[in-house]
Amino acid sequence: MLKGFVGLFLTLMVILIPVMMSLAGTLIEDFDDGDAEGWERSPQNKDSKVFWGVKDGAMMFDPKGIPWQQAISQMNFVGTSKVSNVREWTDYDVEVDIKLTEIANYPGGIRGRVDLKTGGHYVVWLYPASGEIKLYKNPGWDINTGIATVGSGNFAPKVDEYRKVKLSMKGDSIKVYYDGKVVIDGTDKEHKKGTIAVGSQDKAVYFDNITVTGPEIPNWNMSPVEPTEKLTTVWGQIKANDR
Ligand SMILES: [Ca+2]
Ligand SMILES: [Ca+2]
Repeated sequence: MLKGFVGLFLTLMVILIPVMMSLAGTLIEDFDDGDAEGWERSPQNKDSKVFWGVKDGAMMFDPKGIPWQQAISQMNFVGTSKVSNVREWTDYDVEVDIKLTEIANYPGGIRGRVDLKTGGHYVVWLYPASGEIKLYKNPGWDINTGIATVGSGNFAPKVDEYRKVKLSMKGDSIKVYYDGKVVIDGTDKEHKKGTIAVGSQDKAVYFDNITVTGPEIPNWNMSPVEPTEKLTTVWGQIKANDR
């Protein structure tokens, strides 16, 4: 009898585990289609004349010489009609390629579990000048209102090349990876769900190849169109092969 139950249980697990795993989806945003559909400025300094937009196939921030108090700002992924559940994202990984333009503090970083109502969030913040990487939590949009440190680590900053930063949130386990290695292994249970964001204080910075994976994440590519240049090359090759 017991043997039968164990057998049934094992059979069920063999069937259910792949089903459960297949529920996890991946959202991709590489900005190669040149638009920022689904992205919106946070309320903080929303009207300041800093640059936020797609440049060189990436989301770029340029403070335009504006003092940091007015420059510090974020771009939130608010979703689209095809990706409408961003407020419900709970356990997920968000990986972003970040390109620094100088070894100087404060180029910002990435946010997770952003509450689009209050601005509450977790944020990975890079300190290139000292080679530090920090994980903070915050109850509002402005990083300086009630900021608390969840963990910190080190990284080797590089200029003018993309490096991978990942924020992984599973229940109260909040981890940060730099180029695939865990640099912060934190625990916190304050922020349970919400969307992703990228942000900076007052240094020019690029964000690209954003991937979000998790059970509630829809399989969707925010930039499905091949860049014109690439397409032209492909068509050229097809024509050449036809001859
Ligand atoms: Ca890109
Ligand atoms: Ca797009």
